[in-house]
Amino acid sequence: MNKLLHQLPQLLGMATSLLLLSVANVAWAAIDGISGPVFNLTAKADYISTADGGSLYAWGYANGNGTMQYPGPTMIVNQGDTVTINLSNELPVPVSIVLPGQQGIVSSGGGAGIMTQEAAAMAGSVPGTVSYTFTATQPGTYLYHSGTQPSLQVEMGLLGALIVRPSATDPLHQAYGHAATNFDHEYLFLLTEMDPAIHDQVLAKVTAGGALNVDTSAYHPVLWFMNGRNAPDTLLAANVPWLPTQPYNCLPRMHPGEKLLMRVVNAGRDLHPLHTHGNNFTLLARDGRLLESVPGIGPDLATSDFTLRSVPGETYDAIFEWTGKNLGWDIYGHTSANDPLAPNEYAPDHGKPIPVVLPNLQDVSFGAHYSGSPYLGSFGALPPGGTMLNGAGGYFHMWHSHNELEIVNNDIFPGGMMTMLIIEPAGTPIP
Ligand SMILES: [Cu+2]
Repeated sequence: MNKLLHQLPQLLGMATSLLLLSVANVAWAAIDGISGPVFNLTAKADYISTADGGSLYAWGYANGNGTMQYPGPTMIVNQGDTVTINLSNELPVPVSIVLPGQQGIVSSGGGAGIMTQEAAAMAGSVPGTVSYTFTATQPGTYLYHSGTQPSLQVEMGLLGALIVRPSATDPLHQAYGHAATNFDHEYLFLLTEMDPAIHDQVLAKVTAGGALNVDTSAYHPVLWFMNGRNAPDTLLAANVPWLPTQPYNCLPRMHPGEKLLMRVVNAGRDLHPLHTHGNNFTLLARDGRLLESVPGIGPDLATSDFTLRSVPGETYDAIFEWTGKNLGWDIYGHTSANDPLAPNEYAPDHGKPIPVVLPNLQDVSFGAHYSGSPYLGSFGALPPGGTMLNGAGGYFHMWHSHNELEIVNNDIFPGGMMTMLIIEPAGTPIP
């Protein structure tokens, strides 16, 4: 399986490139979401698509009167904001929102629940409502989800991410108020799983009316998601029209030497060890708190690793860098040691040619590789008659759950909790 697995970059690379190519002119933000500090969310039902061709009845939060989405809208606020979430409920059961890591949450309206105030079930055409207000005191990456029968409602899709940007610094390029958390690009990795049998039971009971007593103890997930999509849908552009309830993609892209901020949220029930091929990452923060020994000192307790253990309910911030260190060749394609060093270039390889002679133009392989070569470098000519498949000109590394049973869709390999990091040649635009 491992061998097969590691041949996948080529296959998926080809698929991705086609898709990237088709959306090359569509710009999307690194992390899609909605800005606060006031949010109007509606809990409602709809269907999501699974990458094996199926669809599942699901519950989720919509932005205002918009389409239900899985995951719910990523709410983006600034440190110090007074955040208000007005929740309207069109589902046949009470729902709520809990915000782990936020303090001093004041709720108004709704009825008392076990964990928090709840919006009542829809009565006729009148939705139940409740509001939550809090001050976002600490920057970081957070989870939000229903606090009402979470074993069922989180499974059904009532969850999402909350991002608090540090207001005192450069919030679009710094995760926390410290220079060690600077980044060039940021991406969300919200990890979940689903058991279709539970969704089918809920749909049957909702259709029949009456009590919604569903047994969630016999839980057997067979679908795994990153930002609400199974691979290979993770690689598609955001907001593709054929996935209306799954607007977010999960496709990290960077240039050599840059810093990529990984905002990882385990919103599911199982461990999802997230494995980054290509290099280690540096774990900077957990649950919205820097890994520092003294407040303000910076992440001196940061750790380097290649698999993030992703515990259910926890969130993580990590910086990933890909420098090409120790590859033994110059990833920037410098032919001479006299060329100026690129930013963050691994100096010992400066000017070292790639360790193979590139074939003649007539002989180069056609397909997933940039310019017919598996190596990054400067742009060049394609084979005669060749069209550009790898539109990004990139170098692909698979990022996936290291629970390898989770990289399938309903037992069909490959799929599930898997995506690709694309290293793109220096100087090419990344939105
Ligand atoms: Cu692997």
